[in-house]
Amino acid sequence: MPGPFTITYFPVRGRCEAIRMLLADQEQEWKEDVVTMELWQKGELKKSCLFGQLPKFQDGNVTLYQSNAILRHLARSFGLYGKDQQEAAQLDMVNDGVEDLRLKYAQLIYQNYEKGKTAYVEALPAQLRPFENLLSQNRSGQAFIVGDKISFADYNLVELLRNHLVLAPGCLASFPLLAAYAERVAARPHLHTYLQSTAHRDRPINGNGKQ
Ligand code: 6SG
Repeated sequence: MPGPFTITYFPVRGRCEAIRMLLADQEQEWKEDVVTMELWQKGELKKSCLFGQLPKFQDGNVTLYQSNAILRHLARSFGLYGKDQQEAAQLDMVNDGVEDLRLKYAQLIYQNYEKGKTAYVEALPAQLRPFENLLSQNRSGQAFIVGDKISFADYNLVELLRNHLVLAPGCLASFPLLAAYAERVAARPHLHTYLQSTAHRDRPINGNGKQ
């Protein structure tokens, strides 16, 4: 049996919200160890972290760093890694694509928001198109990003799409499959409950107040 789970992270959604969405949807509980910037700047915790960064994740006596490794670990624990090796490989591909976009998003938010937002939003359709295309190839876009069962990549992709809907509310208007998919996944009962909770809603998306 996996768990108990502890997430150690800053008081933001950031790189942990897809992990939280996965856990909530899988009806798991977890503890939040919230790290304020004041505490982080003392440096002791940073020194103790493998790569000097958060999130840190504990599953029983297993300690992990790297948000995507945490997602994949939970995917293996809860059967969210596809039905066979081929689906697993496709999910890895999708998740790497999500990571590429997440890095661009984080760069905009943390380094170039005021100057870069217009160009970022203009370039966004080209970034989202691959996911719409992939969806269309799987059950005409009526299921999940790969296969017919939810996976870790769905949580990660939907979380990033939702952030982009805050950044640019119309960004999915020309991607009907992606828009419907994001809504369908977010409407899963346990996930919906989590997304409606103050724990989620009151947690800022990013650490600098930009969104
Ligand atoms: C920041 O980059 O939150 N970790 C971040 N920053 C602090 O000293 N590849 C790995 C992974 O996927 C990337 C980890 C990631 O897990 S996440 C980290 O540890 C450091 O490097 C984004 C995030 N940013 C908010 C933040 C924390 C410290 C500075 C910015 C919030 C804002 C200001 C204070 C607290 Fe703040």
